[in-house]
Amino acid sequence: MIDFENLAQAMGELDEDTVKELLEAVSSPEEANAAMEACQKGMNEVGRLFEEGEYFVGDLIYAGELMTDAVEVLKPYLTAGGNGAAKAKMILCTVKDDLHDIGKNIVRSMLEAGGFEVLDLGIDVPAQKIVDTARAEGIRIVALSGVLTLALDSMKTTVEAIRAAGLECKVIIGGAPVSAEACRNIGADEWAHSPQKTVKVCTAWAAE
Ligand code: B12
Repeated sequence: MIDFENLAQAMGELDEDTVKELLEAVSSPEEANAAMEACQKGMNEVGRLFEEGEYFVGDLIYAGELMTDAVEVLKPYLTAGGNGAAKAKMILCTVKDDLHDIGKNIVRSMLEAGGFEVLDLGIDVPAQKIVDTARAEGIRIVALSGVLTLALDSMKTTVEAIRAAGLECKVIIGGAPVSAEACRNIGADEWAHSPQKTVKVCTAWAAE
């Protein structure tokens, strides 16, 4: 039995050896989900220590690398069982002024496993680039990721630009600062924290 508390703690302490050792024991989707939760709990601890001035930007960078490696190990289990049938082409990106992409990359893997062709526009993506790509590619589904509180403003600008351009796109927003209230303010069609919900919502949209 994997000690997930220990994993969360090792993540928070940026103890690479222990994190790797514990992740090597993962052997099922259930364990991978629990391990992912533990890793995120560890990232929250990293964030807390950063806010308290105990960790610095260098630690955030290292935490990001550690988390990216963890996702690589867990990905095959997290994305198992996808039906792989092509559903639709969609856009995914991290919005303007936000450089965080680990959560977005997890969402991308899950969407691809769910059969979507994902046009990943990357990080710090301006609204106009999303509008231009959606128009050029005939996109009907856009997923926006953001981890900074500031990202909510960029999401709003992006949704406004999509609507102003007259594009018939459904927009789902996700990431730590997103909530039902933020979704209403931003004017998005849906919001989610979990990648699983994103796949469900986008699958329903693709079938419309
Ligand atoms: C690693 C990290 C970094 C790395 C990121 C590396 C990378 N490649 O992404 C680096 C070093 C670049 C970084 C930089 C900064 N960071 Co930083 N960072 C973090 C940290 C520790 C972990 C983030 C992470 O990867 N979490 C794990 C992933 C898996 O979780 P997630 O992103 O939330 O994604 C999940 C869900 O939200 C969801 N999801 C995500 N996207 C989407 C999209 C859709 C459509 C859906 C449905 C779901 C969804 O699914 C994912 C899986 O469950 C967080 C702390 C924390 N608590 O998260 C701080 C944190 C986000 N950072 C913070 C800050 C302040 C900064 C800096 C300003 C620091 C500085 N002074 O320079 C810069 C900002 C740079 C910028 N302009 O973006 C603050 C943000 C505060 C705020 N509320 O705005 C945090 C919360 C730390 C803190 N507590 O102070 N950071």
